[in-house]
Order: sequence, then structure tokens, then C-alpha cells
Amino acid sequence: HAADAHRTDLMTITRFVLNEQTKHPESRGDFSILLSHIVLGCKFVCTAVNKAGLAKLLGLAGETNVQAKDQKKLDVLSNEVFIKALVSSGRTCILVSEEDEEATFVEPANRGKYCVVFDPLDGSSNIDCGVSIGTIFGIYMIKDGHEPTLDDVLQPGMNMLAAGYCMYGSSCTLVLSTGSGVNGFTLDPSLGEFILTHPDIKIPKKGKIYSVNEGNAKNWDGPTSKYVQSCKYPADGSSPKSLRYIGSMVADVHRTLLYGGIFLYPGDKKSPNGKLRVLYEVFPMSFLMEQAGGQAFTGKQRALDLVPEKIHERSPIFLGSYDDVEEIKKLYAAEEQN
Ligand code: P6P
Repeated sequence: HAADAHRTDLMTITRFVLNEQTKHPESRGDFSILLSHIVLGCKFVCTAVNKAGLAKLLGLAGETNVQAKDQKKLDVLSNEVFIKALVSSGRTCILVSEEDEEATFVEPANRGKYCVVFDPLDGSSNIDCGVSIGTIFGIYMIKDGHEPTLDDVLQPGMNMLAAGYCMYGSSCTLVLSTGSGVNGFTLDPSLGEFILTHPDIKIPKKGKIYSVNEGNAKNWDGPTSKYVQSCKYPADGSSPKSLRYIGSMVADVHRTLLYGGIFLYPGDKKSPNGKLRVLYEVFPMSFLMEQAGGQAFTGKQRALDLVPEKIHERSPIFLGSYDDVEEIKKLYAAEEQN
């Protein structure tokens, strides 16, 4: 009954991570414990987001409830849940969240060796219209056993040990890489477990979709304008790419990862560094793309080589299918030479 095996051989994310752990005999399981707390946070946010649609009736997040008590906005609630889960894991020492201006330094008694950077609910402006949103995270190891400082999170993305996102959409899908490939897990609400549904994800080498906010076209620089033009009017007479832009990074990146193509958030005259944040949007998604056989470029360099100077700094980003990103790299290189 090999065909049925997968139905009874439930590969949960917990089991998967423990299997990964056995590849590191020296590991004491700290990483597995950290990931299990991140998974817990994702499960909580998934249920909270799914209920948000009923907010008006139930007085949940963002609305005043029956006692006219102001409920926390969902992104604030999600942030608190992740901060508490990460601190209580006892495996972290610095936390950087999109929601908090300052980094959180875990008190010494509860400190571990990992630094987590995350956006607890990216795209949360899309909640009210039911568009998919998500949590994005990246994990660094503290540089060495000294007192933790911001330098421990101002590391290039290539130093990340793991990265992932959880997309809250028609299903709750967690996509994770711990440095040896990318795997996707779908939450089975009846089990409360994330089950491996997308083993060893590889992004198509070239795609037929480009994903960018065309509303910013007026402010784009030469290479971005030329590239988007080539998507719409291919010089070689091939068929134009389709435009798909959801406006929620996790949803746009998830589609790009599975279907192929390119996602762009360029810099422009108004915001030279674009809009997306380096630590908890650009780096984790770039890490995943490279692990899936794609690539990620800032317009100047490989995204993961960037060394951030501030925890909330932004960078332009072009990521997705290897060949598609290669095209825009050529256009920026040509611009350099002129
Ligand atoms: P724009 C959502 O607000 C977000 O941070 C990302 O999830 C998304 O990719 C981007 O901003 C959309 O920005 O300027 O196109 O609306």
C-alpha cells in the first residue's frame, strides 16, 4: 500500500525539523525548540486572522467589543504573540519586529543564542478585503558569546541560518528553509499540525509572470522601465508576460516561488531604497528564492550580500526565476557602464 503510505506517514513540520536536527549531531535541539515556538505563533495568528472577518459581529481585533473595550489591531496582537512566544522559547537573545521601533533584548535569565527578525503580519492593510497576508521571519546565530548588541542582527542575509513565511490565505501555508532547500507545509486545522505538502520546492528557471506596482512607473529609473517594457513588448517577438500584483508580499512571493516569474519592488525617484525592509522582508524572501534555485538582486548587488546599517532600513528588490532576474541584472550592469 505504498500509495497510501503518505496518508498514514504524516510528515509534520515538527518531525521534519527534528529529522533535520539529526543531520547536526552536535545540536542540542535549541533550533528545533525555537522553530516550534515560531510555528505556535503562526497557528495563533492563523486562527485570529480567520476570525477577523467576523470582527464586526464578535468585536474582535481592531473593533470595539461588546464591552466597548478597544480590541487590539491584528498586527499589534500578532506582534505581541510572536514576541512572547520567542522570549518564552528561551532560545533567543535579540528580536527585531516591523512593529517595534527598537529591538527587543531578551533578559539574561531567558537568553538563547538566536536572533529573530520578523514582520508579524505583513500586508495587514489587506485584511479587511480578505486578501492573503503573512508572517515573514529570518533567524541569525548571535555572532559570538558576548553581550548581545545590534551588530548581531545587522548581518548580511547570507548569514541567516533559516528563513520562512506563513501565508494566511485560503489555507495556512508555512514555507521554510533551514539552508538545505525549501519545503512547504499546510496547516491541517483538524490536527492542528502543519503537514508537508510541498517537498523540496524549486522555482521554474524562467517564468511568464512579472509582479510590480505599475502605478509607480512614472518614477522608475531606466533599467526598471526598460525591463518592464520588455515584459510587455518582448524584443524577440515572444509572447508578453502576464502581470499579477496582489500588493501583499507573502502572496506575491508565494505565487512567484510556485509558478515562476519575477517580483519587483524597485527604488524610484521618490524613494530610492524602495519600500520593502531589508531584515524581515528582503532577506528572508531572497534566502528562500536562492534556496529554491532562483535569485535576488537589489539593483546594485546580490541581495543577501547587503550589510544593513539600521534595523528598519529598506532596499529595492528584484527576485524570482533565475533567468528573469538575470535579465534585469544585465540592464543595471549596462547602466553602470554608461
Ligand atoms: P505598494 C504591504 O503593505 C507591503 O508591505 C508588502 O506586503 C507589499 O509587497 C507592498 O507593501 C505593497 O506596496 O506600494 O505596491 O502598495
